Amino acid sequence: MPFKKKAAKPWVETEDVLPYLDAVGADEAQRRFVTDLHRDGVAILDLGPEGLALCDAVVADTDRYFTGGNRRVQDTWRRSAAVRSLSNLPVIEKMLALAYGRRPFPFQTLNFLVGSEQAAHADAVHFHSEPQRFMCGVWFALEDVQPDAGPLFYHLGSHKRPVFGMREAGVVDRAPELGDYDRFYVPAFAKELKTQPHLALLKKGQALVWTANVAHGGTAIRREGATRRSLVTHYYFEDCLYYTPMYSSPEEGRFQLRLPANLKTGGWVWPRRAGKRMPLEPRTVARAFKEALKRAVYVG
Ligand SMILES: O=C(O)CCC(=O)C(=O)O
Repeated sequence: MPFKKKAAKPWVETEDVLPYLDAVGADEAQRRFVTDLHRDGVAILDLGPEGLALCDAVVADTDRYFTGGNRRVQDTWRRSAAVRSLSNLPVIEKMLALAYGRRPFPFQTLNFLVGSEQAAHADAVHFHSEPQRFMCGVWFALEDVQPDAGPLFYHLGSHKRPVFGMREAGVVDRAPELGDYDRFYVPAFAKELKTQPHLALLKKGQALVWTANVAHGGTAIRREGATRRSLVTHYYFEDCLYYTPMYSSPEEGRFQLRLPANLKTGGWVWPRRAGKRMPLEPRTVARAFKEALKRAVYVG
């Protein structure tokens, strides 16, 4: 979708979203998707025959990586054309571009064989952007999700709350350390959530989009041996600063910038502010290259 003017804020996160949808002449399916995402912080898409076929191709490409108790494999897109194609499916790209008003690009993938059983969190604690909230996740069901297989859960409307980071979790007078996430963030964030979680009982070939600040996680697996094959792809949007919130302080203008990969091109996307490339520390660039090499040659 060509943008005459890039959105200053994600449209889906503003109260001007309805006049925006009118102005761009959105059709019924687009309206439903964007209004669901605006209201709930999540929205479900059917991926059609192409998406359904790609789910099988992803499983065929990636099942072999789940050896030795591996439950989660990062960045299989570097070795699987099917993972790249599913993450770059035109319907996803078009819907995200419409909802956010900037061009999206996938930057990371995670494959799961079984439920993640992850504690509730919002992705904004792990990756964020400036302007804020130009980030989202897409959860692809690679098989029908059974209720006892540890479905993904989410809290409807929780994205409307202010972003809750390590500072809000109580790590105020020092830089966060390894272990602080489990020790501080997980219990403090759980206390913030006042609503009942919803389960994502998706069918193979459906995808759930979550916004940067919506609370989500994985429920407990209640049947031994139950699989719950899924792919999570994280997306950023063009022309932003990309940063790691745990080691940044946006209020003070301090960012630990990232150099995210671009699954579409196989390259990277340089962080920008107001259209200008921002300087990156050499170690950030080195880390991105090292990570790419590591993921391309073996599974870690
Ligand atoms: O798939 C799940 O159970 C949760 C995944 C998740 O929370 C994440 O990737 O951020």
